[in-house]
Formats: sequence, structure tokens, C-alpha cells
Amino acid sequence: MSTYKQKNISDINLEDYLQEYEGKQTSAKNLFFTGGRPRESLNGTWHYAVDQYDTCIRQHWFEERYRDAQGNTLPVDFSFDSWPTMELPCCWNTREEKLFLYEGSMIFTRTFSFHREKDEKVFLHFGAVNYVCRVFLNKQYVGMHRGGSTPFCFDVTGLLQEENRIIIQADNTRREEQVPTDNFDWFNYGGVYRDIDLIRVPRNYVRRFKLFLVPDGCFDKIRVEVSMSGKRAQKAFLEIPELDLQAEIPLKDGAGSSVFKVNPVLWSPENPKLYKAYLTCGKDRVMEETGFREIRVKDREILLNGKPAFLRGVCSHEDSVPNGKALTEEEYLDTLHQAKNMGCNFMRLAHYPHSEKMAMLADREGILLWEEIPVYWAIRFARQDTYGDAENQLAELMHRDANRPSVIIWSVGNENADTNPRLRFMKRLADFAHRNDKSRLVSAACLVSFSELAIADRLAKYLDVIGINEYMGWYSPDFGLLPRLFENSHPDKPVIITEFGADALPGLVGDEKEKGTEVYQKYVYERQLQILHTISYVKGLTPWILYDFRCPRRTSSIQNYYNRKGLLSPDKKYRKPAYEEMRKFYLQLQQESR
Ligand code: GCB
Repeated sequence: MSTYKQKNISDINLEDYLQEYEGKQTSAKNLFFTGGRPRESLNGTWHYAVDQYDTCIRQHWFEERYRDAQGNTLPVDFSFDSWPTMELPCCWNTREEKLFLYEGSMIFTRTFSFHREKDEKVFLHFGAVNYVCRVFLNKQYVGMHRGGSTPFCFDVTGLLQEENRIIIQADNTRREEQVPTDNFDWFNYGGVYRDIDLIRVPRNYVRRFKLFLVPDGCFDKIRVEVSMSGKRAQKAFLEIPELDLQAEIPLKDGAGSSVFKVNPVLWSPENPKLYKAYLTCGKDRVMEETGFREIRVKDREILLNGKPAFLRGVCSHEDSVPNGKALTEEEYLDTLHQAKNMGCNFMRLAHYPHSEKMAMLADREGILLWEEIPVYWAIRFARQDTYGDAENQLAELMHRDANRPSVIIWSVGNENADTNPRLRFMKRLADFAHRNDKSRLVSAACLVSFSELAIADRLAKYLDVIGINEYMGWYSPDFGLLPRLFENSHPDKPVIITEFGADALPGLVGDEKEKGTEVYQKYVYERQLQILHTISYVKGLTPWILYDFRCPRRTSSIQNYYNRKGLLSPDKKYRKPAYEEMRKFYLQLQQESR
């Protein structure tokens, strides 16, 4: 019954303290177009405290009640400005030894000055916080977000003052109903680990601005879709100077789309040509840097700009020894360069949305991307709230990377057993992706059916490309199964082998029969490539994985809390022999395709 405004400072008999915060959950619907907008960064020094028992939200610390009505001091359990400090964004695990394995709630706070202008709105924008985030500004509860890897924002126009206090609760507790669920094969880093910004916009602002090449095989038309926050504007104005394009887009009820005849130089890994596009509507003006390419499937071919393409890929997590999943721009670039050096034109960013910076760099570097949401393993497929969370993460990712030409595939999940609730859940996600984006393909990394020894996942019917994870030579020791798997399978669409691989401790040479050695890993790659090379409908490979990554499930002496299936060591400096094997294979493929 009580609302947070009426509560006492004591929380010891509160039964359901979370309930009152549930109403204000932000979602993809509140996202707006951020390209080209100036940002006022709140990155930097914040005070923090571990808050294992959620005392902050039980006791309403954000109300900052230090005295009662009579002026007597009250007993408080916090002292914001005396807490230790941390530089945000970051993963707390890599900042303090004692926080390395901490999972739970952490409170961050800082003060800042802000000067508001008339006739503007101000959004507080987060790149990502893992997993639940609750935000408080100037003694008010602003709202919350669920989902550990996608952007979200709040309209804070009415709450900002000249001097401000902001409090953030970042809670990375694993819970079974979340996406991912409580069991997964990577490290559960905690923190506000991507940028925090204030962004000013005019009252009527651009929410959506999407540009793409019309996928009709002609390569001479782009479609531009616009929607505004308000319904009043009757037209928007588009400029793409390099294409000599200046044109109006008529709007009805604040939204509209137009197709323009142009002849862009097509974006491709060989020539990642980008164009600057400007959109003006009323007082708002935004900018996007994008490229125009077409990706389509025809029978069992993937066509990039009309030509059959083989996706020479590799999987990657977002993981760094010093920084956890809060990689620096140099680290993202290094990852892309390591993949390019191996002969890749494609990367699978597993198993959750990686940073927007990675996609922007891939646009420039000419690497095609598979982007995925963490519908991973045994998600609670029968739960409506779990579906809502998954769809929202997909929508936030699709909003964020709508104009990244590098992104060619949305993946709706990884390795989920083929049950009825799962089929309903993931079909719905695939339909959502298809309905909301005509410029990309939809896929998922599926399991092999061992009972049929075939590619038999029922979800495949709803995908454009089938991803298959197979670990012949590792989890399934018998390589003989691999050719039989392909003989037994008759897919009517292209297949990407989205995972194969083997552990190898960097520097552990060993022999061919010994799992965990470099020699065995190389042997697995040789055998796999010999077979995969001959399968006509396999149109791409993304071996697991570019570099070793932290994982608490991996406790053997070889692993030492790392998944060792990397082709590079965790610091990405050492190349295992299998990296060279993959490189040789891709360079040969590249030559053959010339
Ligand atoms: C898989 C999963 C991946 C794991 C990998 C492994 O099939 O998709 O997340 O890390 O196997 O190493 O077992």
C-alpha cells in the first residue's frame, strides 16, 4: 500500500520492497536517435558502495533524509561523499581485488552542475548497465531498466537543477527469469560499463532515422524512414552531400518514409564506403554516417551486393584482462585487426550485444557482423516476462545499430533445446526481427540433433540462415559423425557453422591425442576444415573463439577460470597454432574467390 514517499527510514519489516520500483521501467520505446548529437558526459569519478542487501532501495537513501521535522539528526546507513571512488564506466570486478567475484547490488553516486536552456528536453542516456539498473535524481526515483547489454534512457527534463545529485543502483545478480538466465558460459561482470551521457534535444525531436539500400537487387534506391516525437511536423529534410541528394520527406502524424533514386558506391568488406547523411526537422538536426549494401539469401546462397559470399568469420566475446567487458576503443580495434589478419570478413559477436563502438569500427574496417541477444541455453521459455525482456533487448539493439551496414544478421539466440515453448518464444523473436527490419537476415545458433544426426531444429524454418554449433572432435570425440551429419541434412537455406573448436592452454604443446594442448586444438581445426570445406551449403564459419575469455565454470588446471578455446591468449598477444591454421585456410579461400 505505502508508496516510497511515506516510508520510514527503517526497512526491517518490508516484505516486498522491489514492487514500488517496478512501475517505471524504461524500454526500447523510449529510445531516440542519438547520432550527431552533442553529449554532456557523466563519465568520470563516482563514489560507490557495495550494497549486498539492497538497503539503498529498501531505505530510500535517495531521499537524503538526514534530519526529522524537529531538526534532530537521523541515523543513516550511508555517507555518499565519503565513500571510495571509481572511474565510470567500468566493470567493478577488474577495479578492486575484493570485488572480483562480487555479484549483487552496487550503489554509485556523484554530483554535477547543469545549465538548462528553455524549450529543450534532456535525456539521461546509458550505453549499458548489467543487469538491473535503478536511477535516482535529486531525491526522486527516475526509473529502472532490465537487460545487461543494451542502451536505455530517461527523460529527466523536469528533474534537473543547477546542482544535482544522481544515484545509480547497478545489480548484476543472476536470476533464472532473466535473459541470459542464471547459468551461462562467460563471466558475469558487474557495473555501469558503457557511457553515461546527458543529451539535449528540442521539444520535438527525431526518434528514428533509418536509411538503407532497397533490397530489390537493383542497388540504385535508398529508403529513408523517419519518426518524430511529436505529430505536428509535416516534413523532414534529408541531405547526403556526397550523393548530391537534398530532398523532403513528407510526414504524417510525425512519421514518414521515402525512397530516393541514387547510385551509391556500395559498402563491402573490400570497400567499406561510408556517407554522411543529415536530417533536419523543425529545430532538430541529426547526422548519421552509414553505408549502403544489400544482403539477401537466394536458395542456399548468401548474396552480398548481389554476389555469392562466403562468410570467413570468427566468434568473439567482449572480454579483456584489465577491463572485463568494458573494452577501450583500442582493444575493440585490436580485436577487429586480429580477425582481419586471420583473413576474416565476418565476426559473430557472441552472445549478447557488444558495444556500439565495435559496430561503428566494423563499419569503418569492413567487417560484417552477426549480432546476438542472450537467449542462451535454458532460458525460461514459458514465462511471458522473460519473453518481454528478450524482445525488448532485441528492439534496443535493433534501434541502436539500425544504420550499421556492417551488421547483416540478427541472431535470436544460442543453443536452446528444441521444445515447444522454446519454438514459440524464438519464432516470435525471429518474426519480430523480420517485421522490423527488411535490410538484414535473421538467424540463431542451433544445436545438432544427435538423435537424428542431422540439422533438424524446428526453428530453422523461421530463419533466413541456419547457424549450427557442432563440437566434433571436442565434446563429441568421433570426427566420423561430421560427414554423416551433413549427409543426413538437407537444408533449404544457407548454413553457417557458428561454433566448432577445442581448448588449448597457450604454450602447452603436447601431442595430438591430448586434449587441452595446442597440438590437439590444431588437429581439431585441420580435421574440421577438411570436411567443412566440402559441404556445398555451408556458407560461412565462425570457429569458437578468437581469444580465451574468463569463465567461472572452467576450473580445471588447464582452464584456471578461462574458457581456453581461444585462437589467441587472453591478452590477445599470443597466437596459438590453430590461429595460423585458420589463417591459412581463409587466405586460400580468399585467393580462390578472386
Ligand atoms: C558452446 C556455447 C559457448 C561455449 C562453448 C564451449 O556451445 O555456445 O557459449 O562457451 O560451447 O566452450 O563449450
